Amino acid sequence: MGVVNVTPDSFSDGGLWFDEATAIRHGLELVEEGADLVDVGGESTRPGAARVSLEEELARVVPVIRALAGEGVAVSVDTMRAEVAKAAVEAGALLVNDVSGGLADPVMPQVVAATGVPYVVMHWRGHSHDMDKRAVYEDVVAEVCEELAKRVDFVLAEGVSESQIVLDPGLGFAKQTEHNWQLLAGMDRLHELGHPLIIGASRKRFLGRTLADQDGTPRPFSRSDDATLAVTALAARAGAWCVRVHRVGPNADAVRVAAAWKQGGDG
Ligand code: PMM
Repeated sequence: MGVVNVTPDSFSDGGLWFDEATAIRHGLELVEEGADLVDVGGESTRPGAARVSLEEELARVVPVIRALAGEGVAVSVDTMRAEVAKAAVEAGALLVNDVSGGLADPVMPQVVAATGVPYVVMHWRGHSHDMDKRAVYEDVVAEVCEELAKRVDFVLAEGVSESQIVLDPGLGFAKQTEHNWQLLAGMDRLHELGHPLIIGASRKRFLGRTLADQDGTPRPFSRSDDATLAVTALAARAGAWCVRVHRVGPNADAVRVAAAWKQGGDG
């Protein structure tokens, strides 16, 4: 999954694809580089980010989704709002990626149920403006599994079917550096939830913190692409259904290498 953030302020690529034509061109480039899905979002979720209005979010994403879908691209919409999800699917989106797992907009699961498209339910504890203070866990893998299982029960009760659900541990969302690594190391337990998994590690702060200089200065995201690639290869080998990344070409290669390695081992 390649990312097109139609935002002025996303963490690693804010402003780069903000105008409509540039966003569409970028989406097409990602497909050429090997993306199976292009994730279009109009609201930044970087730590501390404020929300955008519904109207602004619709204006940012719907034309880009319509244009990309019109070119035959498989598009997902990255939104926490049911109205945006509905408009996006009407414009041709084939998947709804809700980083709040239905918590931000309780109507979302019903709307997604009605569309029948796959639904990414991510682990989330609250909006970005203060999510860091919610990064408190005794056993992060157990708690994320438990909280995701509750979200699954909720969305099923709202009419979403089992086969629509994709889960995501929500790396970087109310997680300290070590929590992200523990979740990656605990993918086996996430698999036990019984749904395909998405991993979104691309250019996130925890990579830069792990690769900090000797004096403790975190590596900037612009120099964490190789670390993203390493996570992609390992996540693919550990059975991730999808990785959400900003630079598609090398990550698509990493996925193919991991698949070949797996086939070599499993016959
Ligand atoms: N991360 C971001 C945005 N959307 N969606 C899913 N499913 N998983 C993620 O980890 C995720 C997401 C934030 O990343 P960006 O602002 O750098 O694109």
